[in-house]
Amino acid sequence: MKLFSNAALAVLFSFSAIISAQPLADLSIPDLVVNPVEDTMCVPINANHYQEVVAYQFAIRYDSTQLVFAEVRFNNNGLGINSRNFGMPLVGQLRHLYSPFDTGPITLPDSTLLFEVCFTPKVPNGYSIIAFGGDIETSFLDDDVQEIDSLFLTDGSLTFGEIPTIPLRPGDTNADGTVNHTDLLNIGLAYGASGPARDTVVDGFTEVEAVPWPQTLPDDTNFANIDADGNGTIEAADVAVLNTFYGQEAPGFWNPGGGTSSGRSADPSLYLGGVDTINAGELMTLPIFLGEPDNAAAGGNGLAFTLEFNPDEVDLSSLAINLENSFLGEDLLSIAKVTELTTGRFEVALARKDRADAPAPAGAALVGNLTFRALNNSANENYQLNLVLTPDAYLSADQVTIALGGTGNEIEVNGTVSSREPTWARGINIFPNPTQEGVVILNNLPAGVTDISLVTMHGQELARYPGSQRSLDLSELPAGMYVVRIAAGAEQANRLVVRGR
Ligand SMILES: [Ca+2]
Ligand SMILES: [Ca+2]
Repeated sequence: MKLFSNAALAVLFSFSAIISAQPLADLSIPDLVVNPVEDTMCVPINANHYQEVVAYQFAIRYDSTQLVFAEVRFNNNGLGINSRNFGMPLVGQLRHLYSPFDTGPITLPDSTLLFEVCFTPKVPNGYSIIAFGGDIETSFLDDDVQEIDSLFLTDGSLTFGEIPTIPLRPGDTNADGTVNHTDLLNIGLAYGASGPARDTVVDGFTEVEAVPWPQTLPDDTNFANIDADGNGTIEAADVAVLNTFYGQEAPGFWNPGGGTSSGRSADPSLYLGGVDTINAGELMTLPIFLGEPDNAAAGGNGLAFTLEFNPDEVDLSSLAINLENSFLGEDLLSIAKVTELTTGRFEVALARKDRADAPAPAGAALVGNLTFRALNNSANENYQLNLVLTPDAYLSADQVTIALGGTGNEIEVNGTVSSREPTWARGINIFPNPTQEGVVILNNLPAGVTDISLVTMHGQELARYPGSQRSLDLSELPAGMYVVRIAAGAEQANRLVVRGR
């Protein structure tokens, strides 16, 4: 029996040919530590994957104040690289060009040593980045003389001699003696970087000695501090160490306590949107916004802030933040913790992973959606719940602080025996919210709605609709927040709607 038709076989072969013939170049330089120092120290250039490459060129940079170039050691790896493939027109750079004649595309076994670059030390103890890039463009070409799309280059470093180690505590990325949400921001600023791994296993919030990395943040924080788990790469796993040691303090560290709200200032502020009346005992979700249409925030890389409250009035286990649709981006690092250092603080930080700034929002920007449950007070009576948002740090990708203000929101909490929002209001939702187009649909309205009105945040009525209306057109309104007031006889419910750009 014939298993495949000729046509099917042709498809099968061309498909497998595509799989195996995908041009790919994945090169890396390790982070080497050589101690004691040696007369000649060689750094390998490894081809982790090297498929269907025809020709390439790149330069390798090093710090000529630390190292003197000695030689290149070739490896019998099938490429036939020799001294004619190298040049040194500039101090601190080695050029490498490979363009053999009459060879087709070359594929090397995975993890092939391409060649080694050897240096002699210029100083007794030092370090240098050994990195791709220089005065010639990095270029890998395939059989069609096209740039290879799948090109991955990982830089390395050479640390040599008796390097004074730096003391650090795992998770305290900003070296202020404690682990909290602001430590997340440095992980964002250095995300994806690699350097010397520590040889000590993370074992408690104790001081360890680390070889400093060649990279530092603009405020001189060494990247070794940011590699919380010490594995030589700054990545999401380091956030897990922050979670483990959250709230830990170094002995003798003075805790200044919680910050205070700076109040609404001229700077774009963090504030809670949503309703001004809630019911005790019910889970509420309120949006946290940054900036307003006429005072939008700049786009940044990472934001840390604190929500302060009376711990007797909020169910601590209910506190959570959802960062979906956050203005900072889709792919974020985040941490959200009720700190045990002081009471009544929910600390949140979010940071991008691309070491770039988010686009500047056009108006009120959604930071995230806060969920919490207000508790009943002892008398089951209404009370004012104070929720205060304080920005702790908002940093651009180059670690410049962007000034923000904070606010306090007063929310009326209805106790169980008091007049509560009617039961029929619980199912109501407004979609989409925020609305970009301007038209929103009211879902799950009860039958007895008498009228619906649109009100500003200051209570001014903008429009009134018949109780049967299920879609509202906000397209003529400026961007901002509005209240949809739904009345059924004497009962009413308020819902917040956000008109986006
Ligand atoms: Ca810290
Ligand atoms: Ca790490």
